[in-house]
Amino acid sequence: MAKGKLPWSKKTKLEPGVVYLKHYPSKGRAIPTERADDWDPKTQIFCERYKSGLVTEQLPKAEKVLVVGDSACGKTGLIQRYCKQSHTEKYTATVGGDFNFQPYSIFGVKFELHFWEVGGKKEVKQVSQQMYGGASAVILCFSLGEERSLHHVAEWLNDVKKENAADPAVFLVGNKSDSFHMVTDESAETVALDIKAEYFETSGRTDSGVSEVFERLAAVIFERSVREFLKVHTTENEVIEAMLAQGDHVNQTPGHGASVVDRFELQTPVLIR
Ligand SMILES: Nc1nc2c(ncn2[C@@H]2O[C@H](COP(=O)(O)OP(=O)(O)OP(=O)(O)O)[C@@H](O)[C@H]2O)c(=O)[nH]1
Ligand SMILES: [Mg+2]
Repeated sequence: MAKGKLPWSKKTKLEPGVVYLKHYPSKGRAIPTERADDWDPKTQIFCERYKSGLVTEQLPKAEKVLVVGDSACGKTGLIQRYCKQSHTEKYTATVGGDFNFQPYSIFGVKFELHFWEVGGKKEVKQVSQQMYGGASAVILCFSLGEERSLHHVAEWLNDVKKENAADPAVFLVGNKSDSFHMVTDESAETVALDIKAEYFETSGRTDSGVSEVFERLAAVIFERSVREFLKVHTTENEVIEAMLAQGDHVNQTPGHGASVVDRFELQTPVLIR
């Protein structure tokens, strides 16, 4: 489905700039087996209740995603491509950090990812240390054209972990897939397994693989946020578990797991600009 097409009923009011996610985005390569490949039915029931005003406490409205990696591997390019649909050939090093965001709608519940890019140049690394805290996920970016940048991802991950007690979800991204590959699939996947990361290849220049990594990340992070919420708000968790045990509200959609939100049936992941 091409971006920007509206395949569903005109009755659903769609907002420009929002990514509407229904189907669970595909896994990356070389991932830890416990990562989900479909929506948790609990998430769907929770969203239905949340949006109907049946849940009184607030789910976090935004989650922080750190984007780190060696200088010039294409972090700014990736974020600009995804959030602004633009690409510039001219290189301007990010000094300190940079901020961007993307709103999502998941089963009618709004949330945002806030992307914090840490400039890759060694001399600005110290300054940016204070940006690292409170991250739900980290994108470890390297250039497929530069082996050294892959070898440095473990060091970047260490910097992130030092400032984050709760383990952020880790996504390894080999960028510049449009140009000559110095990094083999095997070495990238070995690193991914080592650091327990999902691995994706992208090109900020051609847009190849870009929405796949960000949308996978959005789904994983959103579900994690709902799970954390239900751990704290145990009464809501019990209500949902009772509904699941009853089972009569759940409408099985072959190939896409349990769907409780019929009116979102036609919504595939689509970005409305
Ligand atoms: N061929 C190719 N070039 C890219 C791609 N993405 C970015 N570039 C180029 O690589 C250079 C560096 O890109 P940036 O996005 O600024 O790199 P960065 O990782 O943000 O660099 P720092 O801010 O210094 O850490 C620029 O000249 C981009 O045009 C890509 O996918 N393919
Ligand atoms: Mg940059």
